[in-house]
Amino acid sequence: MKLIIAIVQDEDSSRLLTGLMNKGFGVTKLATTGGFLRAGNTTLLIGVEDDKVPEAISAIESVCKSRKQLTAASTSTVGVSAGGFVPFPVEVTVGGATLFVLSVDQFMKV
Ligand code: 2BA
Repeated sequence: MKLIIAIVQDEDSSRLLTGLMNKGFGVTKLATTGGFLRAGNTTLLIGVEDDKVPEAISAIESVCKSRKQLTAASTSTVGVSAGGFVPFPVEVTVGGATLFVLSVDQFMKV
């Protein structure tokens, strides 16, 4: 068995959750925050049999789209002006989805 940890954008999470549930996958949804943008995103925990991993990944791929997002540069990269530090906008491409696929030693419900 594998555990897929999928970090996705909030905008995609509801449709993805529905899609995965309709295909019979068990899913847990967590509200999370990305370290770089400090913005909300969604992390899904999906426990799947080994042979179902490709099906789960293709369901994620079909829903999660990458998007461009503007953010203020972090303090390590801000420009300096006479008045002090001035943040400037930086465009980053976020997602589709960031996936970790882990082997599960044991799965049980007690
Ligand atoms: P965030 O950390 O908020 O990152 C959002 C997007 O900002 C990233 O999209 C990437 O395009 C950009 N970014 C991140 N760190 C950067 C940096 N040091 N310099 C310039 N741009 C940077 P994604 O790569 O698609 O990541 C989306 C979210 O997935 C991340 O949100 C984070 O929550 C998670 N994530 C990505 N890689 C991870 C990892 N290795 N471990 C744990 N979580 C990860």
